[in-house]
Amino acid sequence: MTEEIRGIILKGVGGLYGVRPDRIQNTSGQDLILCSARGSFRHESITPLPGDEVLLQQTEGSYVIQHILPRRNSLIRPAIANLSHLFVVIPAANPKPDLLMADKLISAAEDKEINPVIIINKIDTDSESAAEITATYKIGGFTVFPLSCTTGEGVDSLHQYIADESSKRRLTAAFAGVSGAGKSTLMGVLFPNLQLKTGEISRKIKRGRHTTRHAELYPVEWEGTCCYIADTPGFSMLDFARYHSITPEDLPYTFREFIPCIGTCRYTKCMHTREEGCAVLKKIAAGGLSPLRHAHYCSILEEIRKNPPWKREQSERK
Ligand SMILES: Nc1nc2c(ncn2[C@@H]2O[C@H](COP(=O)(O)OP(=O)(O)OP(=O)(O)O)[C@@H](O)[C@H]2O)c(=O)[nH]1
Ligand SMILES: [Mg+2]
Ligand SMILES: [Zn+2]
Repeated sequence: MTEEIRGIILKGVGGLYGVRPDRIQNTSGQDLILCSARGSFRHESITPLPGDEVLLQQTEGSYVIQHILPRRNSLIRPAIANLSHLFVVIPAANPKPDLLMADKLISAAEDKEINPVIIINKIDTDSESAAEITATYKIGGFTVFPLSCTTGEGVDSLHQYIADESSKRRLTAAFAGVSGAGKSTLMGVLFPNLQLKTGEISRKIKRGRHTTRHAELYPVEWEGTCCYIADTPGFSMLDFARYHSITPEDLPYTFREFIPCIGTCRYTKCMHTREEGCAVLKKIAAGGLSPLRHAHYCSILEEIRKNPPWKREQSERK
């Protein structure tokens, strides 16, 4: 009888996975087991992801992922499973903030019932832009942390938030956002023991030189409990319609500030773009909803309509 080990995938690169066993006292005695996945996952179009809870078995001296426990959720970009929180990192400047992309990430998280938390980094570089972005998301009812990794301003509040949240339930969070937003730097400032690589933004390619190449979860010990925090690669483009299977009807529910309005518009089939008697539009006019968020909702809706889920390849949806 071979020993079965339960653990969590921390990273996966080129078909090799790093799994942290739940109990270190296995016969391997290791705190990170390198393993492969059983071949049949590929035939079933299943890709093991960081964050997946898995069962390993030892076969001929090496460990193999035999089984993936049911996922609570998974995202394709960043490719991670079982997240409780998604920290959406938006730079106040350098690179220029891309709020449409941030809203796509937020929408994808809301759709999967992952709590999106907004982090506005580099407030030292442009305080005006930082204040504007903060206001946009505060009106929307989000938890927002404006901060600077360079001066340290605002970092303690985020640290405290992570501590509070992980005392309520197991926190598995990923930092996501454009390349150069400062995700790796921030993780390093929050958790100095992790020693992540970060880099100057190259002027030519506009990316960090030590740009993060793959999503990786890091276990962080926290007053007797352990939470998992992931660094993920930045991206300059997020092809929302291709990577997410939200339908036009579901999209309004992924904009949290729309939810109280849904069902109160003049037309029952209101899509909240420019219809007469639309409660969402009324809320914007009353100053209760950011016009920018609404504009992004309209562009995302347009994008989904151009490329609806039922037209997409089966494989892209997995
Ligand atoms: N001025 C300023 N620069 C910062 C701040 N935070 C990070 N940076 C710089 O921004 C650059 C990019 O930081 P990274 O942490 O590598 O960015 P990243 O989001 O991990 O980028 P990818 O791994 O490519 O996705 C580095 O030169 C950091 O020193 C900040 O608060 N203020
Ligand atoms: Mg990075
Ligand atoms: Zn409406």
